[in-house]
Amino acid sequence: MMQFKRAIIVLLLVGSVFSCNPSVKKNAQEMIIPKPQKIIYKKGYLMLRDSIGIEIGSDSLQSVLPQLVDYLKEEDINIMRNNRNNHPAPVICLRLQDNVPGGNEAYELSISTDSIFISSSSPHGIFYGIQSLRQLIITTKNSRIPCMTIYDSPRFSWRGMHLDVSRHFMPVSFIKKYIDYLAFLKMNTFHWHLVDDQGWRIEIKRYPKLTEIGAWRDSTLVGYYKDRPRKYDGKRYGGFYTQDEIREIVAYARERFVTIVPEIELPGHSQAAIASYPILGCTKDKVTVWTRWGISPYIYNVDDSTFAFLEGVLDEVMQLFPSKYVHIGGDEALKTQWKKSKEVQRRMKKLGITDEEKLQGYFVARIQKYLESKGREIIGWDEIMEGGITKDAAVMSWRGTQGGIDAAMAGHKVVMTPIDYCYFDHYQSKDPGEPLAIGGYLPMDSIYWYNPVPAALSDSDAAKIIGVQGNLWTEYLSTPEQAEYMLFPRIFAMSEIQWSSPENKDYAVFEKRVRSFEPFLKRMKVNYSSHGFSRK
Ligand code: TNX
Repeated sequence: MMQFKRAIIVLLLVGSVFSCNPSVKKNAQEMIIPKPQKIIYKKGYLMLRDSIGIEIGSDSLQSVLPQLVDYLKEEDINIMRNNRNNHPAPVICLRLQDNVPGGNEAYELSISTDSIFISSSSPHGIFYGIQSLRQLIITTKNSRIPCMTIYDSPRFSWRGMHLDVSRHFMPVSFIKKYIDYLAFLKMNTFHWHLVDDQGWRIEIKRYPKLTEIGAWRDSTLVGYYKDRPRKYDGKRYGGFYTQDEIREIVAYARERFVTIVPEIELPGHSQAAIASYPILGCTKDKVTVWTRWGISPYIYNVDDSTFAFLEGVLDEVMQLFPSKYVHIGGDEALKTQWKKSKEVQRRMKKLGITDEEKLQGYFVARIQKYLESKGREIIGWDEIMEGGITKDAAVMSWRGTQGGIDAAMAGHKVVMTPIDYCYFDHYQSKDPGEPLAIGGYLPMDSIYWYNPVPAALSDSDAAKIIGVQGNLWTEYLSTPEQAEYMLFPRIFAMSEIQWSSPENKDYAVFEKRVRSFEPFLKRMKVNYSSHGFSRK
């Protein structure tokens, strides 16, 4: 930070004359992923040297400078302390400009022989212009970038990746890397799956046992979850994020224009919480944090005190995460314990609720009301549609696309994340050497060809599809390296369906563009899968 302050002279921009004549080079394919909406090529090249100048047009752009300086340093480009008049090296000019169409994430990037202009109506769009420039520098050959102007804006507003840190805990350093990967591909939402049956990973001051007990399991299943007899490693395993660490990560994400949407699962996937505070459950069993994979039968009871607990948890979650949405889970809640519990049945009668599915609706709707009273909105897995939620709840369609279609038609906002196209825990190639995964087969081209807007929707219902997201569940991924292996290179295809227009897709060209990032991935020591490029 100190260094960049010394190195950069902030100037108000003076108009500059472009020496390039407009002409469209039809066959040139710039190696930017996700593919920009429009590129107009011009004559000439900008020659990259070992130094570059930076000018910013307004103070509010100071916030993107540290990132820009880091990206340039990564490419061995120094920042020149100089001004336009006697500057021997090209200059990057960042400027806020109201008339850039396409919203606050849109940008224009104009490259001429001696300067690079990035404009947008907001720092967010400037940041994306910087990402495109960074990718041009990364993939450029002979240090020559063709002169061009890029006009770019996103297709969807929710461009997400999810990460499960319950099944396996991922260190703060990796969470930051993950956020970097998202920013690199112009993704703006990190869905952080913080709690599940196998571990509670967020410190909650009011309920310390959630992390004293709930963050640790005594053992972990070895091998595939259907293997019999079951084998366990017998090792204590766990971890959690302190509130200070979470604040640090939220700030890190904010600097990269990534919103973190925290997920607190309810009413199911709650065994770790019930193990911490058995009073939250429906049975008198001695329950431990779960040691295997699958769907646990443990579910919260419906006492007022349990809602008070959840509200207390959510209060602290809201203090830490400024996101408009809070994800409340809602998936795979087995109702057996509710059916068997006399207390739950008594309560259902009192509430006039006739079956357990409706009780789930009551549960989720009550939480929705609470979060909305605090100015937040809820998002949940598509099972939340089965109950009494109002239209203001957003729905994540995961069991297929029908949930998304129904939700959009019923007026909900929808994020598409169907299991057949968006599950990064599925195999990415048929190579027999692939590491053990949960199953499925999701090669990169399947993601690339997926259109998140279902054909069944009318134009007005289609507008309810606010975005698309990739999910990375970690039952079989115990290290950051394994997680990276499942992410790369497939994440490139996800970014492209999130941002780019669906017209004129060409997988062969896309794959070539992805491959042009291979040296960069190697240099950054990303554990990408080389099997993951084309179908095997
Ligand atoms: C289903 S997707 C789950 C997760 C598992 C995942 C494994 C969803 C809402 N629930 O609990 O980890 O399958 O692919």
